[in-house]
Amino acid sequence: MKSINRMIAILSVLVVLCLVSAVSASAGSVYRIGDTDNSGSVNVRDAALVQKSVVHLVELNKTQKKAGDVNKDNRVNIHDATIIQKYCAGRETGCQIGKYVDENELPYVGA
Ligand SMILES: [Ca+2]
Repeated sequence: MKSINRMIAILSVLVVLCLVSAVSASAGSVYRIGDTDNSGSVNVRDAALVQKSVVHLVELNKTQKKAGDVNKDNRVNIHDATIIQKYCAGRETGCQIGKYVDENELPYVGA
């Protein structure tokens, strides 16, 4: 009887671990466009971080790449750094810099 209880306890733990890993694997990123360093604001440090990644001084993680790709061409390059700098200078960029993106939100289906 003790071994059955032990088996049930072990299986329960395994089920919980599988559920936790499944939820974390499916969770999308939450980020602010242009906020590459995830400081909460978009400033010249974000542009500098993109520049450093361009010359391979730093490696951006997945979320940083999404935040840093401000022109949404699926590449993080010097063009993104320049756009962030323009934003910091108060110039129009044509990009949605500063907008929060929550990939976990369901898309709005309007009536
Ligand atoms: Ca880009």
